Amino acid sequence: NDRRALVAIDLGAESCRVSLLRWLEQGPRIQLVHRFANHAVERADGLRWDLGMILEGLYVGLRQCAEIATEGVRSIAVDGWAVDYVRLDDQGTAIADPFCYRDERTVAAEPVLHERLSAERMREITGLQLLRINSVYQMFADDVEKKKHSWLNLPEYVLHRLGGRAVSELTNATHTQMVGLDGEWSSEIFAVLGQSIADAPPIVPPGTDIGRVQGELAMLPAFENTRLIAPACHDTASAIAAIPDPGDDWAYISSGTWSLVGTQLEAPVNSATAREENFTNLGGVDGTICFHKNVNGMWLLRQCIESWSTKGTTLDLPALVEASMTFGPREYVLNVDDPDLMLQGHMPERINAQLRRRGLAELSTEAKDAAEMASFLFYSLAARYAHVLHSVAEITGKRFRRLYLMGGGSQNEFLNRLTAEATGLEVLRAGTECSTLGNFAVQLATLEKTGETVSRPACVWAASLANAQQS
Ligand code: ADP
Ligand code: LRH
Repeated sequence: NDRRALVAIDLGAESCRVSLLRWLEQGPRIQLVHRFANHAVERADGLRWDLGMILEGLYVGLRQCAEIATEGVRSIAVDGWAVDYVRLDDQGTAIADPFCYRDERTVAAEPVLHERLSAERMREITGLQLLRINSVYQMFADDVEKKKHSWLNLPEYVLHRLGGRAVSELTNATHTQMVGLDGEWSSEIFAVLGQSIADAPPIVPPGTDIGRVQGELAMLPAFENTRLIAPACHDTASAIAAIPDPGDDWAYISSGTWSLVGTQLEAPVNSATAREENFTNLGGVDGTICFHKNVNGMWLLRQCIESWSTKGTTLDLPALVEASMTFGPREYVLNVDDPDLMLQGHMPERINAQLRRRGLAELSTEAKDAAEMASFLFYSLAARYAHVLHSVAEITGKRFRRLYLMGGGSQNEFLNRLTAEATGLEVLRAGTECSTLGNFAVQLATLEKTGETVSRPACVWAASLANAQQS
């Protein structure tokens, strides 16, 4: 019975976390060891992630884990936001900082790609929500030289840097929009991209042991013989794996930078309505499907806050949420999924630009009126959640009773209340760090597994264990 600790790394667009699961006398305990802020950086060569900063933060966290977990670390797994990738040199090192999916080069790439492969055909092959952020549009925009290099999605790259073999984990691979519904890289899509399928990393299922920690970390006694595991590398799939509910009558909203609104299915639904309404069928744990839609989530608020802070006002988020409760609904809501609102910068002004286009009264963009703007965003998001969940129920034929809220955004009590009112569902908070929980759950299930893949029941078991023991 190996009682060494487990480490989960969760990469978020807003913050990255390194956590430990230890078996103490009083039972298993999860501890958030190190959390550091993350944000994309606007450079002359585009909107990029600072890979050096991210890796440095992770190593700080891992060294802290080594100090705390004197019993040693049995395994490490990494999950993170999907779609962004690192191009590799011959040594398997990044050739440059990766682009952030919000970089505007895909605005021009998207229509050109669809001249060569229609949106309908792409949808038919992949069953995915067509989203300009997906890796397929980003890779299409890469120049010929770049396309000669192999790549890894970000969480898999971190695993590779720690010593793991180069793989593309299934849940994360599906979000690239380069994988068919059969779970294999699509040769038709690769041909249009001008990207060699031979350079694509092999796809592995969630819960795959991909090697042992190597390099400087392996010198630390805690990381001797530490396994590296590809969990559900897509953070959202990881969060869904942490929902300890074996029933079939629940939906979820994973609420962070994005709000992922949908339900878990046993098989993809790529019906005409699912296509028309642009729902996604992403790979989940144990052959499940994450059937949902990307709703522009806390990004809107975060961007507003950033915009106000550049004008000199720093806002405290809990206080802002509290103050926003004093404002009632307007007669209209914002179209939160307006593509213009996915872009970076000047968010209050972007919001007003939409209202102007629609002939509606604008809001004050000043920091002193932040609570009114925040309230408008929360009403708009809740309305959108209710609309999307209604469609999910119609398309899948499910009757929902419970709605699980996950992620940092689930701490927003006002939005939670509006969501409960708008959806009429019993709203349950599944935790703010569900991706980390799912990461641990898949690790545990992998370490204990007997067959080829981790099973959903094993994950539910591990997730409830991890959930119950969260300190
Ligand atoms: P990601 O994983 O995408 O980096 P998180 O799951 O950490 O994102 O969620 C970040 C969001 O959580 C923030 O943008 C913010 O809106 C929300 N949030 C964080 N703390 C609080 C809080 N105390 N009250 C309300 N919302 C919060
Ligand atoms: C959430 C998330 C989401 C993706 C987006 C790129 O962090 O992974 O599921 O659509 O980031």
